Amino acid sequence: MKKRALISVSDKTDLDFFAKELYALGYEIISSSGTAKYIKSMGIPVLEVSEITGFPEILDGRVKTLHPKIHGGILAIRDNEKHIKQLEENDITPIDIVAINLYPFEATLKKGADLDELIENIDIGGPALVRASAKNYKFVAIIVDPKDYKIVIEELKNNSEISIQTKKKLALKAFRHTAIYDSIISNVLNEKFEINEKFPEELTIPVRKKQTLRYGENPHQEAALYISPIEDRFSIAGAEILQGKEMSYNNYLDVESAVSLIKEFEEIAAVIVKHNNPCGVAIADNIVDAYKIAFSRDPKSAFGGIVALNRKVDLELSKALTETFLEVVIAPDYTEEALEILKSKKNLRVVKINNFFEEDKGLDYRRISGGLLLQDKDKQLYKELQIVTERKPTEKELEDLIFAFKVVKHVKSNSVVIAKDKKTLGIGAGQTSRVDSLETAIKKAQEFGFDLEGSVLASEAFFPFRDSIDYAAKYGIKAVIQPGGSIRDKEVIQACNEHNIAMIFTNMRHFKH
Ligand code: 93A
Repeated sequence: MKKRALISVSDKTDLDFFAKELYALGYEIISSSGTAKYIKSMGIPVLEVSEITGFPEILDGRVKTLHPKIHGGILAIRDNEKHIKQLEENDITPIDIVAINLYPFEATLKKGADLDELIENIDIGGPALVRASAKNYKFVAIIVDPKDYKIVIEELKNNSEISIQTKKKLALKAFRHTAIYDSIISNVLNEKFEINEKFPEELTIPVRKKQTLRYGENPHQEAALYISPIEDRFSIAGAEILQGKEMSYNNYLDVESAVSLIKEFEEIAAVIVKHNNPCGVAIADNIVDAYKIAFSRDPKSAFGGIVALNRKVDLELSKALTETFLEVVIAPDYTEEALEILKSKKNLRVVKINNFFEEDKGLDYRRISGGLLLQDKDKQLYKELQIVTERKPTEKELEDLIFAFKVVKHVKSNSVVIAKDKKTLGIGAGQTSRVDSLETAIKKAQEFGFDLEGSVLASEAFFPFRDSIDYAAKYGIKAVIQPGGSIRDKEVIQACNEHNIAMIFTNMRHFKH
């Protein structure tokens, strides 16, 4: 019996090669109308599905291949006598190769089509063919990616059959293909129907491999980067890497941290991140000063740092950036001249984030063994600004307090930030006790020669004891911002009053684990 191949594809890439080779190998090709027309136009004989089913394509193509003569031909178990008998009784020819690619739902979405057009681009018959073929992988080769045409043809030419190993691989790919297809549809419709279910009963996260990374957090860990096909505006995974060494796993994490911090500021700002924590943040009248000041906060840590800037990088800034060793520079844009200068640092990764100022939509996902934790992104800064001390902060202190609170929100807990004139003086990150974080921050400030007199202190969570306030007072810290909410708030307020420190409660905590 002649072998049969069913081809029904929206993407006609390499179809001429595939159809020609299959025909040359003696296959009978059957196709849905559009594909048949295309194959015929290349002078290759093809049977239309409707000729086989005796049933026309109906409902504007909504029903093309959904027919027992097709699905029976795919699903029959070839070494099952009953199945073969039923095929014969019903005049059904077995199908051995199925090549499908689905209606372009994603491409239709990207071109900004309306809901009706999107709905018409939900493929029904295609996934049914793909899944039927993949289920019967022992007997049917299912090709969903034109890149796989070559492998199939080569195996047929060399061995006159497709190996079971290849059929298994193709089947896996096929099930993944329909799964991501449906997950994209359900995610998009969740938005389009304005249902916006945040924590649905079941979760599908469509992501596609963008690249294999050199390694993970450490060289002995393999790693890869996956990118969402539907979140294409503000995106770190989709950032443009304009030059430099390949972005590493840790680079991506640091870029994420640096950008989420700098997005707190509308003013001209620069952020330097090391190991996911900021080590210098500054606001200034121009971007060059902002960078230089941010760098000067802790030049020791900033060496090999990740720099995020919220303005276009120009010539002057690019010169400053090349004065030292940096891992990554991130900005909304770069001038041509700046890019030329940055080229002198061959390894420096220069990252451009498109739609830099757009909101980062979506949730925070974190994997734990056997599951995922989902939460809202920590977007708000404070619930209120409640002055709880006898002394009110001055206007300048208030500005510094808000600046420091924005920074401390992005530092790993327990965290404190000491700041003055909208510049960080010392950052204490990731200590297991709050007073230790304060000690670290003070030590850092002193190491780089900063006078803490008149500075402010931010804490991402409440002070459990008055010890940190007493300690801060010794160094001339004059105002404090923190969420409040400790059972010893009274003691802490009392300590501030004794030292003439102004304190604000925000009523919003920013733990970062
Ligand atoms: O509208 S459908 O869901 N109904 C079907 O029965 C059906 N069969 C194949 N879409 C269907 N297809 C899809 O049509 C294929 O997945 C492929 O993307 C496309 C090819 O159509 P044509 O050959 O007419 O261009």
